[in-house]
Amino acid sequence: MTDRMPDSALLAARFPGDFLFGVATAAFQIEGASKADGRKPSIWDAFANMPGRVFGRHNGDVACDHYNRLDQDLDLIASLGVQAYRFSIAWPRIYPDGTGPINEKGLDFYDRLVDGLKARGIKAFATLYHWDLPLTLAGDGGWTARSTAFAFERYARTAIARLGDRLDSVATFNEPWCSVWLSHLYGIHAPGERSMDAALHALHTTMLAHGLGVAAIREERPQLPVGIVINPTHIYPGSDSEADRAAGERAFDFHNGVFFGPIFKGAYPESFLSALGNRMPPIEDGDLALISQKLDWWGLNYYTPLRVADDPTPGAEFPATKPAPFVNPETTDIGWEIYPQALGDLIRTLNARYALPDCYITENGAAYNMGVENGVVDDQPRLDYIAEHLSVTADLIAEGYPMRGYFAWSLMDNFEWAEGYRMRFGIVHVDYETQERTIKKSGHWYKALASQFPKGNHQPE
Ligand code: IFM
Repeated sequence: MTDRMPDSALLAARFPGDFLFGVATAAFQIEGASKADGRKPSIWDAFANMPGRVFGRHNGDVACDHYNRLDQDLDLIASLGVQAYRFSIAWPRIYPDGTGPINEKGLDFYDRLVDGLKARGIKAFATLYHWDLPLTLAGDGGWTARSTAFAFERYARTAIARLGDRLDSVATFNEPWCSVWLSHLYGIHAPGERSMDAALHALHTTMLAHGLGVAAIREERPQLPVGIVINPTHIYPGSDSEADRAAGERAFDFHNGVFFGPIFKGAYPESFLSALGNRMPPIEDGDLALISQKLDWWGLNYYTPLRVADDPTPGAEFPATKPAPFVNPETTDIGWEIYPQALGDLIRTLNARYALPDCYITENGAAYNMGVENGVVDDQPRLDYIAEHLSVTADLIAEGYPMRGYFAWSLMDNFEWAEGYRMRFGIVHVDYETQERTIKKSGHWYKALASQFPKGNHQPE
C-alpha cells in the first residue's frame, strides 16, 4: 500500500460536530434471497433475466446474500465507525404483488434491520423506493399508470406504520431521474422502455407518488423527517456560444428542473412544458400542491457532471443536446469524469434557484475494480475521490450551505444494475464466490475519519 493518506484528522476538523458520516446500500443490490419468505419478482428480476439487458446476465438472486447475513453485515457497519446507515426497503417483500395482502415476513426482516441498527447506536435512514417495483404492477403499466402512485402510497403507509418509530429519516424515492428517464426513455434500466411518452407519464406518476407518500408518512409519523433523494447533475455547456449556453439551460430543465420544479416550486419548468407538455398525462387538481409539500431535507447523490452542446439537428427532441467532451480526462472505472468542483457548483446553483431545506449527500463514491491481494485491497483512487469530494463539502459548509451528512456509496460491492457485478463501488470488497467481506484501504481511511464523530459529538478544533 502507498501511504498517500489525506489526513483524516485535518479533514474532520473542517466539519461541525453534528455532521453525520454514513454508508449506503439499496435492497435489490445487496439482499439476494429473491424468493425467500414470500418475496415475489420486481421489474429488476424480470429485466435481469432477459438476455442482453444486464452485463453477463447477472441478477439479484444472491447478490451479497445480505438477507441471510444481516447480523454480520450490521457488525461490519458498526466496525466502520459510522453514525448512520442508509438502506432501502424492498416493496416486493412487503406487498409481493404491489397491492393486495401484506407479507408480514417481509416487514419482519426490516424490523430486525432497524432493531439491529438501534442496538448498535447507528441511525437508520430508510428509502422506500430504490427501483424494485413489484412486477405485478407492470401489468397495469408500472410507473406510467397513475394507479401505481396510489399503490405506492399504501406501501409507504404500511412500511412507516410498522418501522417509523425506529427510523431517523425516510426518503420517498431514490434518483427519480433513473427510474424515469434512464428506465423509460433511454432503456438502460428496467423496464427498458424507450419512449418519451412513457417517460413523461412515469415522471408525473413518480412525482405524484412522492407527494402521496409524504402525506401518508406524515399522517403515520408526524415527527419523522421526510425527504427525497435526487441525482441532479451540474451542467456545463461545452462552449461559451449562445447556442451551447441555451442547450445547457434546456438540459438543466430536463435533467434537474422536472424534479426540483414540481417538488420545490410547485410547477414543471416552462421550457419543458412548452416543448413536451402536450404529451404529459393529465395533471389533476391538487397534484402539484401534494407534490410540493414542504420537505424536512433532501438528499443529493453526486458522482460526475454533465457537459452538453447544442444539437442543431432539425426536429431534435427536447432538450436537443449532445454530449460535449470531458474537461478532465481522468475517469473512474465506469467511465465517469472525475470533477469534484462540480459538486460545489451544483449546490450553489441549486440553492440559487430553489429554496432548499437541509441537504445530506446520500451517495458519493467511485467504481474501481481492484481485487484482494495478500489480504489487502489498495483502492487509493477511491480514497482520493472520497477525500476530494468531502473537501468540497467542507468548503460548502464554510460558505454557509446546510450540508448535514455524507453517505459513502457503497458500504460494499454489489449489483451495479445494468453493469451487473463487474463494477465495484464498495469501500468493502465482496468475494461473490465465498461472500467474504474485506475492508478496502478506502474503508479503513473512512473509518478513521468517521470515528472522530462518535454519535455526532466531534469538537472541531
Ligand atoms: O449503484 C447506484 C445506486 O443504486 C444509485 N446511485 C448510483 C449508484 C452507482 O451507479
